[in-house]
Amino acid sequence: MTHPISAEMIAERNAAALPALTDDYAALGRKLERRGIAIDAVKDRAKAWSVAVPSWGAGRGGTRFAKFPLAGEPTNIHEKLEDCAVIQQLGRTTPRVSPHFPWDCVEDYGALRDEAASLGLGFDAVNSNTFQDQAGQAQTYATGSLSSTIQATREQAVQHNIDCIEIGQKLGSTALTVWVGDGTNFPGQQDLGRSFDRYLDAAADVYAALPDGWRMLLEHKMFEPAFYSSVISDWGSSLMAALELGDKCACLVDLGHHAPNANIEQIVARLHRAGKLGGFHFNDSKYGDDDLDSGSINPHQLFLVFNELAEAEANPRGAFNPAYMIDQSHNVTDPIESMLSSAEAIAGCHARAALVDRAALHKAQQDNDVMLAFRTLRSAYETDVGPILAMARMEQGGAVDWLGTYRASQFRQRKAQERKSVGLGAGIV
Ligand code: PSV
Ligand code: MN
Repeated sequence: MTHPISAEMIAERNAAALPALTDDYAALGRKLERRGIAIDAVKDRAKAWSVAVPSWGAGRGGTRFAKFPLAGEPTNIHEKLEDCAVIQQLGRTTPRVSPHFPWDCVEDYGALRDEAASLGLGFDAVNSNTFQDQAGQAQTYATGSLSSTIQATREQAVQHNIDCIEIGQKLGSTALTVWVGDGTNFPGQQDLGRSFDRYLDAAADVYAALPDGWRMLLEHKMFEPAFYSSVISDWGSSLMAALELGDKCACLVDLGHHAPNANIEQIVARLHRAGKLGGFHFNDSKYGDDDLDSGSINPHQLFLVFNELAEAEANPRGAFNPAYMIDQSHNVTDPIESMLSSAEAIAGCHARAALVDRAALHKAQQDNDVMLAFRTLRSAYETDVGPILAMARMEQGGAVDWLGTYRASQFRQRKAQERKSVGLGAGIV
């Protein structure tokens, strides 16, 4: 296996950090023991945890106004895989990459799968793109894709999703994530009911092409690029569609795709109740679909989402296997650093949710002891699980201090010498 960062350097830096880490881990272990929790069990749970990284997140994102490229950022899927391998090597929680097509198109997908494997990576859900026109495409998606009024456009969008499934099969993926930008910018522009009907008809054609063992994940979003209405605007529309399409279809929750202050953890609980919680796109937001780094703005909300997931895991109501992915746009940071930081924030919430004394919480809820219920959650949220995550990383060959180790490796500076420049671009001009 090829490792982009020197394993010796990681080991040396870990050895220097080990005495302090051992001390912190032991102190936390004693504290947890008083609460009846075995720290090694929490560490093992952390080791078993993983979240996929988005291929598109490896490059510097842009806004409507500009993109500020980073020297040495990846310019194609091969370079993106290399960067994702760095994230996995140092952080050890992101062994899979979620690709997006046609952005990540190559000639030989079998070779791409081998290339990823040689870097210690596999592929997660494939994402289709009918929210953007491609050069040479027969029909435009300017007025919709799966919900278009034009049959040829719907057929083209269906075919693209089927192509994505076929690519995914070659990559070893088992899920297709469908997000459409379909919707309207003006009241009256489209019939709100009929456009949903057209979406469902077309989505059923995609669904019919799902191989055995595959899932179709529907991602809702209330606005952008359509600012008056979206066809799959919210979890209600997503749930209606998933129920109608069938057992292989479930809903994907992108944390940034809701109205401000929406109670996302309750949406998670409802979708689980319906047996339709298919997966997540983790990110954070302040104002809208900001695609900021997970846990950077509202870490408490992330924890509450994981608290619901821990409840769901304990009461699976059938299969419970959500696809966990990150979906972020890194405009001002090195994407490798952002994704390592986000993966740690997500893994931290996953670990802290396991510290919740569920029996005590359920009893307090049953007794309507509001403060005790709240404090039971709060004490788990306030526990610093950093030593557990760092120990889990180290034992798997990752870096205790991922940021210092990454910077010491000079990876980005080396890539700035090797890789072609992406140049300016994007933005509204
Ligand atoms: C849409 O905003 C979205 O969240 C979907 O997941 C897209 O596929 C992704 O962003 C990438 O642009
Ligand atoms: Mn998303």
